[in-house]
Amino acid sequence: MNEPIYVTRPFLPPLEEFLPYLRQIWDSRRLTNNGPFHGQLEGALRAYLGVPQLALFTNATIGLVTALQALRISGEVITTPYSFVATAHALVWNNIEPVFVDIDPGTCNLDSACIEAAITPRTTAILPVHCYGNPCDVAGIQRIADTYGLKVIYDAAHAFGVRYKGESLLLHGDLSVVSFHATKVFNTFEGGAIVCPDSKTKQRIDYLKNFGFADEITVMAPGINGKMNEFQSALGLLQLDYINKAISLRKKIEMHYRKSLAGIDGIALLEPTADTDGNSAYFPIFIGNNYPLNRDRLYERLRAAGVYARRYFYPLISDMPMYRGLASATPKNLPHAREASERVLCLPIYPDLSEEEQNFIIDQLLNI
Ligand code: T4K
Repeated sequence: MNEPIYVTRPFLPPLEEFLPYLRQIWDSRRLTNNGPFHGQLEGALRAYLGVPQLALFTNATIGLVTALQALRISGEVITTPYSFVATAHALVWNNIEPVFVDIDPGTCNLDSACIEAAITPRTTAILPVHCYGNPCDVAGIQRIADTYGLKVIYDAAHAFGVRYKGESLLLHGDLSVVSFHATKVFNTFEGGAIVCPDSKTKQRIDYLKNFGFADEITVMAPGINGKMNEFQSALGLLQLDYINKAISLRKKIEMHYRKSLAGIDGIALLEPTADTDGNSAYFPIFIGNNYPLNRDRLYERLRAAGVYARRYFYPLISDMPMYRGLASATPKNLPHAREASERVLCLPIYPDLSEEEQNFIIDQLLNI
């Protein structure tokens, strides 16, 4: 292959179709601050995702920071070490201590059976991640939250469009935060949203993402600037026209990987979660001892062949310098997360990945 094959490539609609949107922005001079495309995209996403309320954000990290503020979360929050750093950073930006709990090796999501033992009088919430877009044990987590009076905020950065038991996965928990970053299933270059249950909660979130302004002269909280602009919103509207096609192309690629890699000694795959219509956001494989190379040697070998697979998620968040001193970060607390982190490799998956490129990647894995 001449061109590098990245772990993902942003999906983009034809440029000509975006030009009328740009013309409208130029003509109206309405660039940001709750403009017309912003309102249209919120409505279109509510309908597409099947959620009651949704507030757009400039990215999911600011969305997570704001979600925690919106629910006035403090003290300690139980979360996963097997995620992108933004999950834990959002807690620290709110002066909250992350308490890491191990993952279920079958899903790579927070193991709900480990949560109760980590609850202390300072615990106020649980921040699980629907890792790779695969649903967490939402019923088990909610049961614990109800028993102990905790809030649940899902980091649903990977979970755009995922349906679980016939409805949006984003309906679970008190809030869900989804990412529209360039590398995600649905992108607005940078972007994100908080999904929330009612208009009162949305109003508080909308104030918080606009510096706390409730009206021209009233500031109700020390809010932040988390607003999505008109360029991003317009792009989102256009992307929505293509999202079903983009997801179905991803699914086709996932199926081909699954068929080609099933039963290969030393390569383990995650089983699809029951009752789930997924989004094929990522394709993780786990390199076992029977494979001829260890994970890092394979990662290097693929890079040398021009295939830029990624170790999502390595290192564990709990091993990063700003977190490793926490009591919950101790390695013996997180054996499954550690093992997954040392074995995982996410293979390229995106709508424009050609069959020829995918077969090349598979050949690299099979012919070591
Ligand atoms: N929570 C979770 C669980 C998350 O995974 C993330 C983000 C967040 C929260 C925060 O969401 P945002 O605040 O970002 O909305 C990437 C993304 O930057 C990050 O959004 C994402 N998770 C994470 C899993 O992946 P990097 O540092 O690995 O990205 P980068 O720049 O190395 O890109 C990966 C590959 O994608 C490149 O090798 C080439 C390709 N690429 C990337 C970009 C940005 C392109 O082809 N075009 C592009 O524009 O973090």
